[in-house]
Amino acid sequence: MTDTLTPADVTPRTAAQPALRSAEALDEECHDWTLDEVTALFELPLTDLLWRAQSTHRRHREPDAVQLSTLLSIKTGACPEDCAYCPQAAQYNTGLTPEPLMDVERVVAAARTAKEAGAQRFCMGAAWRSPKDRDIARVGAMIEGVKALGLETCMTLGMLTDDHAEALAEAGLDYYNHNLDTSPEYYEEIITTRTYGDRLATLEAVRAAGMKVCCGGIVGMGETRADRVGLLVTLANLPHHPESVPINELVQVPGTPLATGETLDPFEFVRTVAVARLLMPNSAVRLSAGRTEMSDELQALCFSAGADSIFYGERLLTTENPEGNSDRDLLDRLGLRAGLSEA
Ligand code: SAM
Ligand code: DTB
Ligand code: SF4
Repeated sequence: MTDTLTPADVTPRTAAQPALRSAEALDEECHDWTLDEVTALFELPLTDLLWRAQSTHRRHREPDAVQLSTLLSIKTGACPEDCAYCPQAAQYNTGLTPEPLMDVERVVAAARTAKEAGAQRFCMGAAWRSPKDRDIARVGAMIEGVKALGLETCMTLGMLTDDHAEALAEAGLDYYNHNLDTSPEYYEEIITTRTYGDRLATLEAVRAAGMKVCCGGIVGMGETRADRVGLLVTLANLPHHPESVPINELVQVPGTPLATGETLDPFEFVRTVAVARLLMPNSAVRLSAGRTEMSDELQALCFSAGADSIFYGERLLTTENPEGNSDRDLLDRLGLRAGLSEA
């Protein structure tokens, strides 16, 4: 045995198994993943998959650093879209009280509180199909106010035109979040009011304007493993890997069409995180929605699988998230630290 032994050297192979890329091959960002080889990664013994993901994590990231992003819903509910998972869609009766676009001062005050609690990035979300021209000046002022506090900024406002993307970039927005949510095949089961192609076009507009991309998806929506493979392959085969990849576990909200489905095997969630880490070695992989339902041990396994970012603060957009104190305590117990993870 030598120091340079890598997972690829020791995995037993059968003729039916596609060759798995070595850790060295993964040092270059790859954009040519096939469904078969990513399926083979999912099918590895969990211990082997974790070893591979950890090896990649160590080569590309700071394995003890966890990036902390705090969310704020700046415009809540009454959304015209029909995303089957979402408590903010107007057509589902989820008991949510709609709220119009917040004042800049209130947003900046919430960002200050998040910064004092230790957040590194402030993510502002609006329940819009897409922003209107008249909204752009106010969200631009929010970006400027939050940045002035020394926080990184992220927004998720729905679909963007090139002009809107440029205006946000000019205001100084660091990241734009726009998720693909699931595989191209399963997408139509979840959303009918906009297409997968619409989502890809927004991601292109964000890139063209020079902003960083935050893009991931949701698991536990009744999709198959093939759909989870399809989501991760689509993300990794984008012309550039998203700098930030949120992996959300569905929050089952009463009143939405997905309120009562079967929940995902937690080890399948861990596998999804590990494969995301392997496919996008230089990206932050965020353990996102769904953490209130996860044990400390499961979250620790996710960090071991290569997750290095969380949503931090007692609310996501409209649903609950673990309290800051319990997250700080968890990171302490695991010997992890808040960090920007720029290895
Ligand atoms: N309206 C904008 C849009 O959809 O692009 C931005 C806000 S939307 C709430 C942001 C993301 O939150 C969605 O793309 C979805 O991935 C995630 N999300 C919404 N509801 C969720 C739920 N119940 N469980 C997990 N993730 C959810
Ligand atoms: C992301 O991928 N997850 C966040 C953020 N990006 C905007 C949102 C999760 C929302 C969970 C349901 C809610 O709180 O409304
Ligand atoms: Fe609207 Fe976004 Fe919710 Fe879809 S996910 S219903 S676009 S707020």
